[in-house]
Amino acid sequence: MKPLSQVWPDDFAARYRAKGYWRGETFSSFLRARAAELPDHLAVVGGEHRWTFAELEARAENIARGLLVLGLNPGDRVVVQLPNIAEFLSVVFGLFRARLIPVYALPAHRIVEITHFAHTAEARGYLIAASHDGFDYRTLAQEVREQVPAVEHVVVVGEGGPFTALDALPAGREIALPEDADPSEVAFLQISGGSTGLSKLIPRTHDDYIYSFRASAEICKLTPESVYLAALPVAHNFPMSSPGVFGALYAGSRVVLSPSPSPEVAFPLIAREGVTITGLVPPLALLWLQAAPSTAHDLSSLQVLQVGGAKFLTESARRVKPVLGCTLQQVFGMAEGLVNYTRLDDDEESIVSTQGRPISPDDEVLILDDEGNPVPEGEAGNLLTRGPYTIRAYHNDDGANARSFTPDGFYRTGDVVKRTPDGYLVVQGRATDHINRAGEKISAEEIEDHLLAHPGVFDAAVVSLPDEFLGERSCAFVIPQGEKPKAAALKAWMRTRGLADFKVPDQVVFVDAFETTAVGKVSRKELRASLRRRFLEAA
Ligand code: J2J
Repeated sequence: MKPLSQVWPDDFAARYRAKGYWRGETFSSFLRARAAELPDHLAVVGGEHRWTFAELEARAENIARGLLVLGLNPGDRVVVQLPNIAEFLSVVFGLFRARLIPVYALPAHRIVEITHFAHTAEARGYLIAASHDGFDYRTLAQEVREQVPAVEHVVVVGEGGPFTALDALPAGREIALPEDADPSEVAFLQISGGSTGLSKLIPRTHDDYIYSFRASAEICKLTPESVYLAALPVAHNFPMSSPGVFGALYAGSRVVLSPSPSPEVAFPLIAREGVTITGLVPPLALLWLQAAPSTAHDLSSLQVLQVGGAKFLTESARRVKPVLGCTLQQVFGMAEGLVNYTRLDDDEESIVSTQGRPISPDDEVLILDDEGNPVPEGEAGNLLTRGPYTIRAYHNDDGANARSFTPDGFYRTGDVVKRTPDGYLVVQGRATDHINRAGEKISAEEIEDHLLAHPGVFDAAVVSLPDEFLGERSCAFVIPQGEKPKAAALKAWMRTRGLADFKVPDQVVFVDAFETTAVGKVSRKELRASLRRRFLEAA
């Protein structure tokens, strides 16, 4: 099995420790500390469950024992695909307690993505909910087992069917739980937005990740009286760590898991639990702004609405305070590390017109032109970053590592940004060809590969188009061959490919040919740019 690692050069690691960013805590040690300090404080609310910190810890320990008795061994990787339910937290803390390594998949992922994660991570386990949103994950698990036999253990929250139910895990009282992890070890694998091809796996250590959500919780002023609502899918890095569920639990706050981010589901939870802070992607924020004025639910407990994952336009941002009566916080982050926040006491203009500034004084930010030279202050350029919680490498992907990191360890974010005189970043766009569809990142290349497998497709180029609601939607330009397929049929066929549904192109446009230059075929990047340009000009 490929060992997991995430290594900062010794001098950097020494500095990050000396400055108190990396404090030697682990997921298990911080949960133990909270369970000791605040045993009876409500920690997790989800569905029918209401668990105190002591209960959460006890459940995590039982799950840890059960998984080890089942046959998983410390160091094994386990793909976790759970919706926003209380068990998400007992399960992942259980995995940490057993020194098992979660690999976070989103509920929307299907066979293509899950087998990719299982292969790349060399997973031995797969943890699912029986069903969610009308989809039966046990059927998916059966397919995964057939395609990746190394995934020996499937554990199901709910009715196990052919697999082991979480509630039926052996008690394993005889099992001694392992020592706590070394805090510099990789704690889990997060997945990248996937700007080229399939998602890459992001190894995050206890030290670096705990720093990022501890500092985030401080920036968001979380206390044990705060109540954090996880409205977005909790496996995503934003609701997980910015400050997300982990930052909230770290601060001793209560976490409420909403099964859906829709106002119909989230508003009653805000009213019932006295939610003080939550995070949304821009299209959902717009939906909330639309629904709030006429809701019967009392939203007055809400103090902070975070918006991030994609650009929140200034004019929409301005409406948050007057309509919801709470402070907007813009969040510009990435699963690879760097997270920027507007601060709660910033002036209104910075809050509505920037995407914030980095968490850490030791987040190094470079803004470079395409030749790698710094752009003049205040001009737009490519954002590169390095720091105490930004990875230095993806897991097991030499090609991506060579492309995505400079020799001195800066991560090329692919984002194009400007910096204001006071160090705030304003996202201008991006250099890479992915589609940011309501915060879900889709790789153009990955979708083109699928389209090319259709017999009626000669060539395909997938681009992002501006979309009033989604921010961006995906559009596939297709050169047909033979009998031209219908757009709807092509989309329906894409749906059968076993991909997350959000990756199916929103729009298909047939064209006779792609332009070529005198020297031959233009690069895919130029091709996509010119197709997008021509389409928008014609519209
Ligand atoms: C414009 N683009 C943004 C923003 C992310 C907190 C918040 C978000 C993420 C996330 C995250 C943006 N304005 N406010 O992990 O911890 C785009 C950029 C970025 C990419 C990262 C977190 N906030 N983006 O969205 O790994 O292009 O993380 O590089 O999914 O989303 O995507 P992801």
